[in-house]
Amino acid sequence: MKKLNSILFLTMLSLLITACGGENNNGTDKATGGAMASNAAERVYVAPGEHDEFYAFISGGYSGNLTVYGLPSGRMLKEIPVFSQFPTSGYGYSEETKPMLMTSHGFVPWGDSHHPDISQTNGETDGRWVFINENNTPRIARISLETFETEEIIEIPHSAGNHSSSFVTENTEYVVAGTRFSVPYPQKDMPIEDMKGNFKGPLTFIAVGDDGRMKIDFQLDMPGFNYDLSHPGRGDSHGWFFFTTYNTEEAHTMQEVNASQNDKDFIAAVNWKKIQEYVRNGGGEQMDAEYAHNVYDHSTHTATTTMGNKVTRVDPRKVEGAVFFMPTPKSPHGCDVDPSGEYIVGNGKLSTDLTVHSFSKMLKAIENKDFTGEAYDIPILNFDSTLAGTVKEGGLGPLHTEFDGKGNAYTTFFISSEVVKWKLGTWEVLDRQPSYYSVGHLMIPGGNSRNPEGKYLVSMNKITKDRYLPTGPELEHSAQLYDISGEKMELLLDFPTHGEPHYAAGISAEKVKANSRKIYRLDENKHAFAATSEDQTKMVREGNNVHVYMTTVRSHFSPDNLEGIKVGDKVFFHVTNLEQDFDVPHGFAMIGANTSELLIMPGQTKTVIWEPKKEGVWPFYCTDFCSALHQEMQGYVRVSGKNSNLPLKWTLDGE
Ligand code: K7E
Ligand code: CUA
Repeated sequence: MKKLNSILFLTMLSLLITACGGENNNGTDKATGGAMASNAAERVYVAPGEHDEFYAFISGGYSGNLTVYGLPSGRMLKEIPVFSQFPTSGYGYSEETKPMLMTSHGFVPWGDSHHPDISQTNGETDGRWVFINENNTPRIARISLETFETEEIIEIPHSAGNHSSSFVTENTEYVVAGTRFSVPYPQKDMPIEDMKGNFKGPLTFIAVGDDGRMKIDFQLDMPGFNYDLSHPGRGDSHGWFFFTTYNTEEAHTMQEVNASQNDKDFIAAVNWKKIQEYVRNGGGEQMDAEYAHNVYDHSTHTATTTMGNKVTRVDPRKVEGAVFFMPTPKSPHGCDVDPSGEYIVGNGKLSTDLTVHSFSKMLKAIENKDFTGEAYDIPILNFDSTLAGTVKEGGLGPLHTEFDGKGNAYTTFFISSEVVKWKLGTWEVLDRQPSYYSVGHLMIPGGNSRNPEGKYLVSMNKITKDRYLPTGPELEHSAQLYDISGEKMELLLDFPTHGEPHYAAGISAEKVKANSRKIYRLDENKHAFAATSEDQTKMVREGNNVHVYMTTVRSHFSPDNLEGIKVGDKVFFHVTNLEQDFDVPHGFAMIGANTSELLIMPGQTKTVIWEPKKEGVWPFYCTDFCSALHQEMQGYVRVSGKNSNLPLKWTLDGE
C-alpha cells in the first residue's frame, strides 16, 4: 500500500512536470490558438477614467498583505498592508501602527496571508469588511472597506498554521480559525514521536460584533488531524461549518508518504449553533491562553495591543450531536459549500474524482445513527449515506471549487492545470479550460455566499513561466480572467499578481464604492501629539527625548528649521497632515532614520523615531510628490554635540 501510494505520487509529479514543461514551450500558441475569445480585449477594456465593475481582494500569500484589483481590467488598485511592515506607507514602522504587529511571540513584522473573505448579511456579501487569515503566526485581520485600512488583528492561541480560515458565516456571526498543524494542546515539551493520540487540532470560533470587533468565543478540542480548509453552511445548513482534514494517520514525519496512507480522510461537520448554545449556558472550561488583540483607533490613528489570557475550551463529545466525520477520499484540500447549502464538495488532491456530500442526507444519516465507526469517540458517518454524487475524471489534483449561482460549479485541477466546469446534481463535466499554469484557488465574486455574481472567474496560478517578459528567476504569480456568463468559459485576460495569491474575494463595486471615505476631518483628530494648526507646533524636551509637534501642508513643513537637538537624543517626529481631502498625503523622511518614511494621510498624525548619531545639519523632506512645489518641501535639523547647551528652537520663515 505504501509503495503504491509512492508510485501514484511519483506519477502525478511527473505528470505535473510534463504538463508545465510541455505547455511552457508552446503556451503562447495555445493561448492564441482558440482558448482566447476573439473580442477579449474589448471585454476587459475599461476606458480611461472609467471604473471597473468588481473589486477583487487577492491574498498576497507570503507578502503578508492583501492586494486590491479591479475586474475585468485586472488593474492593481492598491496593496493593503496587513501582517507585514510596509515601507510604502510606514505601516508597522510608525509608532502608531507597530502595535498592529504585536503577538504573544513579540513583534512579528511578517505574515503569510491566505484566504480573504468578505462580511455577509443574510448570506450575501455586504461590503463592510474583509477578513484574512495569517497562517504562520496564527492571526485573523479585519480590514475596513470604508477606509481600506487594517482595523484589527487577533491572534489565535493554541493554533499552529492557521489555514482553515478566515471564512465567515452568513450573517458574519463567526469567522473561523482551524489549526492546520496538530500540536500539543496546550503546548508543552514532549517527544515528537509520541504525537499520535496526544496532539490535538483546536478549531477556534471568533464572534464578530456589529461594529466588527472580534472576540474569541470558544475553541473546539478536536482530534490531532490537520484541518486544511473550511466553509460555512448556508440556507438550510446555516449553523454548520465544514472542515477538511488530512493526515488522519497522525504521521509525524515524511508526511508526503505517511500522511497518504488512508484511503479516506474526513470532512468534519460542526454544528456551531449547538456549541454556541452550550457555551452560552455555561458549558466548556476556561483554559489559560496568551494572545494579542490589536485594534486600530481611527480618531487617534493609533493601534493598541491588549493581551488575552483565557479561552473557553469545549470538548465536542460533551455536546450531543455537535460533531461528525464524513469520510472523504484522498487527503482533501478544498471544502466548498454550494449557494443552496445542500452540497459540500471535498477535493481529494490525490484523486481524479470529486466527492460531493449532501447536507440533507447527512442529517438523515445522523438521525438514523448510520455510523461506520468512531474516531476518538466522534461518530464517522457511513460514506454511502452522505454521498450526493461523484464528479468522475474531472482532471488531476483537484484543489478548490466555486459556484456561479446558476447550478454550476468550477473546480481547479493543479496537476492537469485546468479549470473544469461541472453541473451540480448531475455531476457531469460541461467544459474545461487550461490554466497557465498549475492553478491553485479560483474566485467568482460572491462565490462563498448564497448569491454569487457569476459573470467572471479568476484563476490564481502558481507558475508563471513564459506568460510575461522574463524577469529573472523570481516571477510574480499569474491570474487569469474567464468570462463564465455563457455555456463555455472564455479566457479573456492574464494579469500578474503580487506575492502568492491563495484565495481571493470579489464583490461588485457598487456595494463598496459609495461608502468609501473622502473627507478626513482635522477636528476629529484625537491623537495625543497632534498639532492641528501651525501655531500649535513646538518642540518639547523630556530628558533625552525630544518631541516635535510638526505639521505638513502643501508645500511646507512647520517648523522647517529645528535646533537644539543633541547626539544621543531620541527625536519623536509627530507629523500632522493638515489636508482633509482624500488622496493628499504628505511624506516625511529623515536622513539616517532606521525605520522607513512616513506617509501621513489627510487629517492624521503619524510618528517616527530618529536617533541622530552624528553632529551636523541634516535634511528631511516630503516623499510624496504632492504639489508643484513638492521639491521645495524640505527642512533642516541641526544636531549638536552631546554636551551642547543650545536651547531648543523651531522656526518657519524665521518665526
Ligand atoms: Cu493555497 Cu487555500 Cu492556502 Cu489551496 S491554499 S492553493
Ligand atoms: Cu508634501 Cu511633497
